[in-house]
Amino acid sequence: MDGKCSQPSCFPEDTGCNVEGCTNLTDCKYYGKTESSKKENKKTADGEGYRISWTGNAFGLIDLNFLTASFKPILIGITGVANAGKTTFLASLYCLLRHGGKIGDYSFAGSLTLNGWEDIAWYLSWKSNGEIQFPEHTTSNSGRVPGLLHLALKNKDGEKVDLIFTDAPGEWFDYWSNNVNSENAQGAKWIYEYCDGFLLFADCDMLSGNNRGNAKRQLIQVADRLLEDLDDRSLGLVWSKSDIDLTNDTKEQIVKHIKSTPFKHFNQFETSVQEGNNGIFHNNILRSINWIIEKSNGNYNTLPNISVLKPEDMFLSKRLING
Ligand SMILES: Nc1nc2c(ncn2[C@@H]2O[C@H](COP(=O)(O)OP(=O)(O)O)[C@@H](O)[C@H]2O)c(=O)[nH]1
Ligand SMILES: [Mg+2]
Repeated sequence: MDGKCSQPSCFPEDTGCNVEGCTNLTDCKYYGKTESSKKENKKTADGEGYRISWTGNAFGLIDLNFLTASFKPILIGITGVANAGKTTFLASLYCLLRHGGKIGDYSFAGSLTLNGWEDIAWYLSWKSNGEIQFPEHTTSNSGRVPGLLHLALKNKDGEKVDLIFTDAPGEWFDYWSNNVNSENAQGAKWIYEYCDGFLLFADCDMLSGNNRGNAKRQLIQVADRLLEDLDDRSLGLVWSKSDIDLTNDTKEQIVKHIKSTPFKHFNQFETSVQEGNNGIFHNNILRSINWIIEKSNGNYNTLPNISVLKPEDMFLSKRLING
């Protein structure tokens, strides 16, 4: 849920009152204002806000400033329609790393969004009845979208790489593939502009089900949009839910369509929350991320321009001058 403060840079439930410094939140003149007033204020306050980011929760765009101040992470766009298995893929990735899994030569070395990862991975963790539960649907109106999840990795030579994953609602990509200029497509547009590489989720369940024609059309629509301005960025096609059979014919038709637009880096990965034979589906989750890192090396997209109140004054930057 969105925070209850009308100031776009303040998330009092996470960090306390960031703008006025009120101990008692209900005393604050900005607290408890409506969502529409928050949006309205955002128009005027954009560029003036800065919040503390070490809450461990998923990042929002404002928090990126904190992370990107000293180095450039690789931004990985997790794209695809709603229910394609994106959040489950991210949760599985985190669980694999938590169990010592490696991404190529790299192992887990930390995260600034541990709470965010734990929030989604909790569902996959062992439950007393032994059943797998899935993460909650990522709604278009959940707070701080796109939910950005951070991972720091290190290899044995001590080389470090930082990754940011976007866990955005699939609805964004539906809107975006239909009309890039739609108001509801802004988030997907941001992801497309700034990510260094993309994973596009093709849902084996939907593509083999009763509604497969529609699923195929939607997938191809998002793929076409992604290909419009891809340049040298990589596009990995993730056959999610590969525990469910999908005919090679269907796969080939989709790949053929994607490849009919020439672009530089393409690969495919069959993944699932189930580990598959010899752990193949889980290995492919790790491999897909390693592939993006390899292809992104030194090929970073421009960093988003995220404004800070007074960059020259680190002490004042926590407070709005006219707040
Ligand atoms: N069989 C199977 N079902 C899955 C798998 N991953 C996700 N699902 C199902 O797909 C639903 C949507 O997954 P989710 O990760 O929330 O999709 P998102 O909207 O793309 O983030 C889940 O609630 C599960 O029912 C998988 O690997 N195998
Ligand atoms: Mg989701």
